Amino acid sequence: MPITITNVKCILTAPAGIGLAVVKVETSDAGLYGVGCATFTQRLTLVKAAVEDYLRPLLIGRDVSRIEDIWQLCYQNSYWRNGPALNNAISGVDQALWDIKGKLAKMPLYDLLGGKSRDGVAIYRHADGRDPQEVLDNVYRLKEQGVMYIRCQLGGYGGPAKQDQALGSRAKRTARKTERPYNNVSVYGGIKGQARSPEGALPGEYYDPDVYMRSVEKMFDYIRSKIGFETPLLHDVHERLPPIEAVRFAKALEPYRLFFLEDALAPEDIEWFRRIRQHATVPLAMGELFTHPLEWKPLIVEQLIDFIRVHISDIGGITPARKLAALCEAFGVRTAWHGPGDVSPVGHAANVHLDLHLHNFGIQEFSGFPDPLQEVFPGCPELRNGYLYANDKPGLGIDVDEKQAAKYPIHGDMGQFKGGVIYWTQSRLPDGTLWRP
Ligand code: GCO
Ligand code: MG
Repeated sequence: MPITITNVKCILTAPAGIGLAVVKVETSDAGLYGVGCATFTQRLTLVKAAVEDYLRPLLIGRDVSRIEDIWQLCYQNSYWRNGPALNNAISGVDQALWDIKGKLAKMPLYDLLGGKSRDGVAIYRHADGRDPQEVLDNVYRLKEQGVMYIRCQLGGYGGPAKQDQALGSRAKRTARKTERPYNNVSVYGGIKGQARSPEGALPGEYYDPDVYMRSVEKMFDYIRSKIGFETPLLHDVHERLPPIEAVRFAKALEPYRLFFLEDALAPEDIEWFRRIRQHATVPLAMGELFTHPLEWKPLIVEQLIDFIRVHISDIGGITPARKLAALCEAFGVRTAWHGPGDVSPVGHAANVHLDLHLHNFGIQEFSGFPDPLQEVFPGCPELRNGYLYANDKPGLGIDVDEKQAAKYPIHGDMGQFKGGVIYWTQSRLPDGTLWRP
């Protein structure tokens, strides 16, 4: 008699102030259930509706062992398919079914997939700062913690000094009074840039790509002059440049010997990777915004990138991630799964199990597990001296404590939301044009 699905529910919680979505699949075998990450933090209630209104009635009564069949069933059941909301809903179910399969096999997922290729997962963490010295201070701090790979960002994404972002928000306040909202010489690490906005420019998070590029070059010049070249450094462009500028920027960063340069282009511009490849040798990472194989196939098959950076729940979970990793291995592309604060610890556990197993593992982004997260999600992977370690419990080895989760409800004034609205993605060029966030 097969074990069948008896309930599928989506738990929304924000223990660290960032909204997370985790799916729990309950079964006909009393006490046997699985958990899976479905976190699309910008549209959580959409994912919850997709899980509970559509996948739950579709899946109740189905055999938990049929993971591939259930994945394909969920994927095509909506006819119009793919996209972050639907894929995240499917991921929650998919990861939970892999968790269940591991529990039934009494094996941790990495074992079920074929065993370990390594015993610890090397991670990178973020060193941010408002000027090159502050970034460097954070590089030293992370190195003291044993972190071996470090991403360096100047003022977050798009690079402007916090003051500019403050001006941006000031632009919000003053724009309504139609005053001249934003005409500031952006002085950044000695870089001057004229950010000029027209009268009546709309509110937004303004940044100047030219100031960003020149200040980041200076930042890496400064940091390399202080720490040398032993520490692998990374940088995230975050799709913030016009394509030709991305070509110029990749070439300009070559002297600083980056481990990789991330999201040099927006998904809408990925054909420009051919031109970046013609002009620069900096290793390229891409993928956190991808949801569809049509986006990654050309980059992998033509070897236009070196690291695939998908957000595993955005592509539909462990089932498609395994297939993607196998495709990458055939073309010399390594994994670097997305691992920010808006991946749940269940999602980070799925990352780590894949990382432990896959031959073509590259590096794992990691954002830490503050105490409230560990309270809600017992069994978080452990970070020790720059490596993440999964426990040896069966399945994903992590749980969700629903009572604790209920202590941290999602609401409109948390994480990326202010009054129910996200501002940071309202990024604008100096003349007020909305530009990819
Ligand atoms: C990264 C990402 C994140 C995203 C965030 C969006 O490299 O970790 O760029 O910082 O901006 O996950 O919600
Ligand atoms: Mg990124």
